[in-house]
Amino acid sequence: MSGDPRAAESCIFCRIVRGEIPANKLHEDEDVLAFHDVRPQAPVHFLLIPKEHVATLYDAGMAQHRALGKMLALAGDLARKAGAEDGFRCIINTGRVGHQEVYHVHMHVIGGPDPVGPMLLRRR
Ligand code: DGP
Repeated sequence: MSGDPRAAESCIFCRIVRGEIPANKLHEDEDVLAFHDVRPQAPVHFLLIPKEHVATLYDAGMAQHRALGKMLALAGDLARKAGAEDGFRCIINTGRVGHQEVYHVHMHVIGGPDPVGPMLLRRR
């Protein structure tokens, strides 16, 4: 689909929310959706997103606090149920410097069983 990748109409995650493309869902309620990442980086790798289209964390504010709070509040329970029982990492990539690919706020939840490694690659 063409158009501005930051816009809701062409946003791949909005299309998942609308049911226009399939996703392997772990949780859905009126505010948030959780689904497995299509390119998993670890045995457990799913995404938590607000259903509302918000391009980046820069664009989020107190109007989104309920959905953003739910994303954190649900992460542990969903991670445990998905098989990450001994720890996991949450990542929200933001903007160019944060290597954000999909411009709809999403939190990666990534977990073991093996440790997921250091937070960032050391440059020196
Ligand atoms: P990033 O924007 O770099 O934080 O990562 C975006 C993630 O979204 C990436 O790990 C792959 C995942 N992804 C992209 N398109 C789809 C899709 O259509 N379905 C699912 N399940 N995941 C997707």
